[in-house]
Amino acid sequence: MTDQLWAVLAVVLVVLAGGTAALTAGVRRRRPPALPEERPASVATAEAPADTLPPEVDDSDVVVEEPPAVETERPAPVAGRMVRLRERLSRSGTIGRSLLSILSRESLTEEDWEEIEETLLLADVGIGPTTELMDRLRTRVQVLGTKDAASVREILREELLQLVDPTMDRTLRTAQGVGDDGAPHPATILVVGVNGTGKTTTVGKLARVLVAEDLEVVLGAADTFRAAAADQLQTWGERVGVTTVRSDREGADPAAVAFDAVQAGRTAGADVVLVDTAGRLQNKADLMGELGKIKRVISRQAPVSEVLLVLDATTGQNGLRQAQVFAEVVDVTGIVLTKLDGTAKGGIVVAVQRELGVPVKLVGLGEGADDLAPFVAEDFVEALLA
Ligand SMILES: Nc1nc2c(ncn2[C@@H]2O[C@H](COP(=O)(O)OP(=O)(O)O)[C@@H](O)[C@H]2O)c(=O)[nH]1
Ligand SMILES: [Mg+2]
Repeated sequence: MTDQLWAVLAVVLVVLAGGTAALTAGVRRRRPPALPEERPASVATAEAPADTLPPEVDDSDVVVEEPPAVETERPAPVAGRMVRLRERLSRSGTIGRSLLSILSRESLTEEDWEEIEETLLLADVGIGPTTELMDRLRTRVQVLGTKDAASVREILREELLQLVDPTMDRTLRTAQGVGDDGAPHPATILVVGVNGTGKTTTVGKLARVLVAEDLEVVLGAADTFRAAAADQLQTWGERVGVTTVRSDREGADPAAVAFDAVQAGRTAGADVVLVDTAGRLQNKADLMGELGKIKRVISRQAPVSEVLLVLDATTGQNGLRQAQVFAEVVDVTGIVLTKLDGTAKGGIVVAVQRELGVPVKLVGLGEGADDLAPFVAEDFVEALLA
């Protein structure tokens, strides 16, 4: 009975939201069909410069794909998702457990300490943080009189936690802002990173996280390099009743898609616009040009709230170097570490935060639709030690 009520309510909401957006958005829409060749007045008018695309950006082939009015999925609640990491990590063994077993030995020899160092380096913690942790552990273990398992574990927990840094602000900026004209605008989140790291999947999963928190979301498929990328994103959106702004033309201007997505989000009164991008990395200048342009055109309508850099945890130091290039061309505000389920090298969390000076805000824990969790330092360390 309640399920049916929910279903009816969801359908009504989807239809209502679709209808409102269709009335207001300033770009072509596929459903219902657009009037032939009529460009809405809100695009390219002189009186609203913030809403006007810069001349070098062509959005003539950008469309707004509203989700079909069918029953949508209800994403899983977000709280407590990090706990899932425990079982995912435990499949492949963890640094925490290896360290625990070495530290618990009767008296630690130089070889034991070398083993600890090796364990940390192999887990991608990085040289600097490894040295720090070793120094602190040496001191604390020496001071420790009796070496019972519980106190060794507690020392390690505290030291790992300090390395992961529980004081970093990991909140996602998803609140609407207010423009100079007093009108509200959505939070805008740009998702960047190397090809294959999990950007599109992350945008899809993040949309579900936000929907689960009752936020209104619009997706922008600014990876126009392959049409399949937009299809992939649109499918994610449709499952939870979220509109996708996209282009069908491969090689269309990604900035135009981003611009129209934010515009659609504004006119629909959305809370958040998520913009997926391509991860081509032929050279730094191209990348800088493309991401810079996307950021610029978005900013004409709403400031960019977050730039999330997606990093594949299984690629280790190599992936870190590639991620660094992105950090050099855009101001990254948060890191999404994907595929943590596929590696025992959780140390990359520490390394990437140190290298880029930016907090890990979200982690990917699997290929499931709700396998994305807000990063919680305490839960992460517990998972390592489990
Ligand atoms: N195991 C696992 N796979 C993931 C995760 N995130 C993404 N993937 C997979 O990584 C592959 C590439 O993802 P995609 O989003 O297309 O990458 P993009 O090229 O950066 O957009 C896909 O097969 C995803 O299912 C994760 O957290 N865990
Ligand atoms: Mg993609």
